[in-house]
Amino acid sequence: MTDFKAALSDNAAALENTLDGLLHVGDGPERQLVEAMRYSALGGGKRIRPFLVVECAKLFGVATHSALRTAAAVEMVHCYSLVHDDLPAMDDDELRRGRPTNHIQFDEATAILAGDALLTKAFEVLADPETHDDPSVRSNLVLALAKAAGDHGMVGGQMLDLVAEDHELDVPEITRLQRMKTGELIAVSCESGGILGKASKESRSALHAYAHDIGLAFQIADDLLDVEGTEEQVGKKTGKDSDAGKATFVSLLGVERARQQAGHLSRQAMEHLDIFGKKSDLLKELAEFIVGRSS
Ligand code: GRG
Repeated sequence: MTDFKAALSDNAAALENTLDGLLHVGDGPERQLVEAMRYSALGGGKRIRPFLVVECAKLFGVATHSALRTAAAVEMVHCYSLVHDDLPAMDDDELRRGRPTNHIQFDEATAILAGDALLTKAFEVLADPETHDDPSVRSNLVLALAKAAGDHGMVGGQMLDLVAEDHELDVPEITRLQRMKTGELIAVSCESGGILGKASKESRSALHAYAHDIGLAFQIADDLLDVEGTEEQVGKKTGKDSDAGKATFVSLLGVERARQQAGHLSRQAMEHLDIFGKKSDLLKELAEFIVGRSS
């Protein structure tokens, strides 16, 4: 295993340990809710966003405990979005991370509640003094995650995606949609590291520029996997966008130009990190991993 792969997997294990401690199954009749939350929060995934939180926090010497709790909050929001995105009213998917989706494993009402509770839990974790002793850091984390997840971010992007089913988007429109739908959560993962570490304006804008580029590169790679990946490899149904006639970076640019653009964004992302020197090597490798990934 490369150093990068080992670091990603070690971070995933530490994150899962944190999530495990945050999601207790009680013995009351409501226990199915926490079981459904745990099913989706602890059920695999590449854990890219938690890696971003922890590695960005490391640039500023943040305590691991604070970084991991913040990473767990961001991952809870990501997992909730997957649970709700898979529901019959949205993408109606039966496979996620190589396993039955939450509403197939449990039922639709439980999946809705599990998503709601993961979203709410994320803010409970960030607002808890256990995450950071400075209340202004906690409130800045809450504000940043709320903005990234809500109507100006992920959920707004999902709405744009639904509306786009009725008319074809061009490249600037797709870029805006994807920046909101997937880019904002990736950006807040990096930003959170800076908030925890009370980073300078210059450092925060370098992280912002890096996050912007990897967010778009991530989405182009996702579009390429939808066209070129198999269900077994990706762990979810592929070919959905092209079957639905949806405009994506790949349908608009073609496979080759899309791949080139992802490579260009990944290299540009790495350059933004030069101000951090060697400390940012793993983040640079992540930019490379994102475009070369096969799941
Ligand atoms: C709030 C309903 C609702 C939706 C928000 C983000 C989102 C919109 C939906 C997620 C569905 C989706 C497939 C988006 C495209 C890109 C993406 C976020 C892929 C999944 O992320 P990975 O590859 O997943 O990081 P893992 O399983 O590795 O965590």
